[in-house]
Amino acid sequence: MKDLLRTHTSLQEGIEKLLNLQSKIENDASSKYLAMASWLDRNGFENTAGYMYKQAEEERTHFLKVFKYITEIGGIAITPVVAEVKQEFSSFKEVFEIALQNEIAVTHAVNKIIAKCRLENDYATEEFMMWYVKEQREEEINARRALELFDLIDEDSASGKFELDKQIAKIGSVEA
Ligand code: OFO
Repeated sequence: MKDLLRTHTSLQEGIEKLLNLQSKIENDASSKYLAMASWLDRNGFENTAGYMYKQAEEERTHFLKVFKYITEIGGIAITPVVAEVKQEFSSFKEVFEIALQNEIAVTHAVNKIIAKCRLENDYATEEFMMWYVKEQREEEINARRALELFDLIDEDSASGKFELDKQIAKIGSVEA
């Protein structure tokens, strides 16, 4: 079955595996942002919750994009198992510390696929993955911007919380 399939696609098996892993990573990212949105919502950060719901939706489109690409190029797209995600956070700031760490990890995963594509001369997948390179650059910038706001505004005061909630929600609307 496998051999037959490989005669019908130029997609190399190792790259297919990495792409399926990426689809899982993107799907997990969507779940992680959804859990963050829920925590923010129930802790009074309504505007930032809206920002996170949007992020969760975006990650879902990133997941589908890579999932469809695998099929389109003749591979087998595996529906990812939904991961357990963190539901509780110790502070408003911790949400963004974790969000930034997640984004950095995703960037590394994207780079790993591209490195493998270069090794295997898979220029089609390399070109496809360049979209993710740009996306990750923007998302890392946004997460860092949010964290910087915590250095400027005091999270411990009520007015600080109010201000942070307002300012962070604006981040997505400003082009990186
Ligand atoms: Fe999928 O864009 Fe970040 O993680």
